[in-house]
Amino acid sequence: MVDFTHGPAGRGFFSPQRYEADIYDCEVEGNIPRELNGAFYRVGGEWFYPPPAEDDSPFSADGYISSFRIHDGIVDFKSRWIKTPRFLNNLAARRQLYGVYRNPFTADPSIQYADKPYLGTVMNTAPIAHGGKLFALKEDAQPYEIDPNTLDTLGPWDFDGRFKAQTFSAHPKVDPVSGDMICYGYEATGLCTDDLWIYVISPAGRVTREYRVKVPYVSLLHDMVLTQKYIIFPVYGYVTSMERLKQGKLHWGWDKNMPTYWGLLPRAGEGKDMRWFKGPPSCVIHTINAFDDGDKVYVDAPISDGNPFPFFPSVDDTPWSPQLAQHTIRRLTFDLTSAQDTYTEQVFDRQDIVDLARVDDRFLSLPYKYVYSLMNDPARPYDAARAGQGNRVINTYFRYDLTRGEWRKYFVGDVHNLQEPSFIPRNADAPEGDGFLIGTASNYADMRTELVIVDAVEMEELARVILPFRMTPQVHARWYSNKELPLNVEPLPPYTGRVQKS
Ligand code: V55
Ligand code: FE
Repeated sequence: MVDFTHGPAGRGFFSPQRYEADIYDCEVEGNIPRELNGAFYRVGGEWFYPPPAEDDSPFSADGYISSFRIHDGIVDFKSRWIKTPRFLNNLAARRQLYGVYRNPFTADPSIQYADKPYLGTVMNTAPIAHGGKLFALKEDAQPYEIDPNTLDTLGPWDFDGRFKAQTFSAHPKVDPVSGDMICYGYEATGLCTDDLWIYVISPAGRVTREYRVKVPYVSLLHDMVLTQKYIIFPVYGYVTSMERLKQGKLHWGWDKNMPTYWGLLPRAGEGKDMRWFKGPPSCVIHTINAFDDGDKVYVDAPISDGNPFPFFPSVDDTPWSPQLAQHTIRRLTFDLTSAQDTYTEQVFDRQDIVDLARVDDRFLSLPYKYVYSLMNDPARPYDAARAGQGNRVINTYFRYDLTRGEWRKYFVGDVHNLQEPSFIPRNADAPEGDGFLIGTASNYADMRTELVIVDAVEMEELARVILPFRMTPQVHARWYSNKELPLNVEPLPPYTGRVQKS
């Protein structure tokens, strides 16, 4: 039975969208920059069937991908389900067969996947393109290849059998100097395993290196960070165990007493050269960037002191704290000459920001100046009469200059909630930060989703694309140009019916 009125699916603006859509020549306000020729891909979760339990995590919703294909000032929109075994088996059974968040022991008895947990995956976290292919990612399985034009699911991809980990995280990094993609899987050999396997994939899409390491404890290792010399991983308070899963709980619980570890793996070394540094409890879901300078390594990230996700409860029944869930931009410094296993932490600015940030990716792993992220600027208006009370309101993109402490802000509107943008350089040779931000916003009053394109230097709006319907907010999104993916420009699929001649 399909009943979404209970559980994490949401109502109103957030009611599940159970369609697949195509819109050719979307409505546009303003002027789309003519430099833009590419596609903005968004990946997120949509419930096709209701979750198996009311306290399930929203991170278990079925994978859904959408694209805004932009060229010559024209925008075409498309969206499709990502057809994993879970999606297809549920559809065949016409109900939810799978267990709560990453817990196969809570599935319908007709589905057994505890020894192959990736069979229960939902591809709902992030898009990434590499070697001319587009992938959807979820950290509990290998990537799923997606046709960049039709958004059809082409299936799982193991890089010609040379990517051996069962899992692949949502946040690989592409080194702008070598063009290599550095990626990894944790719980790489099965449920609750402490294996972290790391791979280097060449610009042509071939696996060229593998490192195998053990983590100090199994935790949600959602993102990593890269310098020219190191691959760097945070380990922090989300914990799991087979015992916990057999009790029917969601994969992660928050243990406020677990220390934070940072592992620095020399890219020129091997797995055994990984060095772990230790600090007080904290949470680092996403990173911003990192770079090295002599014997020092600097890591920037939005960091909180506690659990940001209320749906992954504490293991000791400590109530969820909104204060401890707040993120500030922090810089960690690692001194590689030190005999100690500690690091120092500096907060850049006390302003609370959203735990999502982008940089100009041409500066990933290198010294850089600009962080782009989102926040709710309380100085700006919110029209609660039109947009509703109690909604999450993120009304501002900002550019933060790390070297000068300067903020520049773009306000989207008084009934809107922004999602993570992508930074697009104006051209390959443009200086850092010269380009555009592109991203979607929920318009709560008009019950529709809008795409905004913003000048990333002036932080002023250039164009807005209006969809005639609302979409559930994405998890992550990325822009790829027609040089990075083989993109078509045909408006409609070929017509194969009879043609009226006279
Ligand atoms: C995150 C998102 C996930 C997940 C684990 O944002 C962590 C963090 C959308 O799924 O499974
Ligand atoms: Fe993420």
